[in-house]
Amino acid sequence: MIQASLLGFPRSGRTTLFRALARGSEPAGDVLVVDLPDPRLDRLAELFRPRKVTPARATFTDPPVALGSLRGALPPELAEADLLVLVVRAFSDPAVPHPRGSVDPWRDLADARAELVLWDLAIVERRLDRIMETWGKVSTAEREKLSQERQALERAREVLDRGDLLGAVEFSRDEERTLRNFQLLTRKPWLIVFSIDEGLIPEVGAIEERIAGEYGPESGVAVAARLEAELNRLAPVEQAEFRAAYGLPEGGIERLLWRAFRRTGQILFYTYKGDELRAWPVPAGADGVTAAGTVHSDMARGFIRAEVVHFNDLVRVGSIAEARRQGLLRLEGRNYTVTDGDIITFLFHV
Ligand SMILES: Nc1nc2c(ncn2[C@@H]2O[C@H](COP(=O)(O)OP(=O)(O)OP(=O)(O)O)[C@@H](O)[C@H]2O)c(=O)[nH]1
Ligand SMILES: [Mg+2]
Repeated sequence: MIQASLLGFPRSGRTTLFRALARGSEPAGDVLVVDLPDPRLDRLAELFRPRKVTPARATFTDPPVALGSLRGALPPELAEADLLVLVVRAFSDPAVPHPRGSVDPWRDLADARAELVLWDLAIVERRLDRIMETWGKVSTAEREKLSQERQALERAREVLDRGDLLGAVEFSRDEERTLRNFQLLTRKPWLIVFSIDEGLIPEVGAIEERIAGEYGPESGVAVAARLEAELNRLAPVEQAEFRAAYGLPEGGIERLLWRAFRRTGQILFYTYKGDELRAWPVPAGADGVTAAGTVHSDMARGFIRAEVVHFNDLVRVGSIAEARRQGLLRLEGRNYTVTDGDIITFLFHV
């Protein structure tokens, strides 16, 4: 399950987006659990006809902090998030005053990025100052340890001083271990969400392209969050009429959820066992034993091998039996690299 946290300037539309994300599921306080819509899982359900289908899930939180005034300790749901969903106001409702006096999403986006960089820089500098204060007063062994930490922090400072995000550069494993101890925000991947007026719906493609041009491929989406939130209160039949009336295409929230998921660097594999078909997220590059451990720690401990068929192959030939006959069912060991869309049966002993 990935954990995403909304972040944005005051009155940028965070809570409205949060309500738009709550499809059918009621938020519990400021946390929302959302199923990842998954056409591959739907297709597999047609093939296997399982009793139970469990999609991958994401949690979204709407923490009580806003950009422009981040200080002190971060709320845990933000500090621990795998992904920041950066909500940017692009709706121009004169009834909602903008803290900067005018609506300009590109300016706000640049400001948001700058604030995140400064936030991290302040943390890094504060810790470096502390280290330098104690430098002369500690034992040689202690200094050895501090020196590793210092190196990692100095590298981080260099990156941030250039105005770059920590997540955009490679750190060694040791450096990563050091940096994990701090509430750094630019190490996290982020998804940019422009909250737009209905008038901008025809521009969605162009806006997303421009975000991609400036901040990287698939780094952003534009959604008419208020309409999507209102839609959730309607019965399914009325939803179609509502979409037609406002020219609101389907798929905006789905695109947001998928991009959010992809931005965390995860892929999905599937299992079908004991009448349950299930999607599991793992980090891209995960090996067989890691995938097994996601399902159950016993499976990782007692891992023997994995029987794997890729979604595309299975769908092409129509059944596991046929996939086996055609040699498309592979036997893999613990070190095999999982591919997005693998359907895996783990063989293990306990
Ligand atoms: N016209 C229009 N108004 C919107 C839209 N999204 C949000 N609003 C309005 O803007 C105001 C702020 O929206 P919220 O979703 O509460 O924003 P927020 O970022 O959670 O605000 P705070 O938590 O109060 O900082 C509310 O009055 C919303 O009704 C939108 O897409 N279009
Ligand atoms: Mg709010």
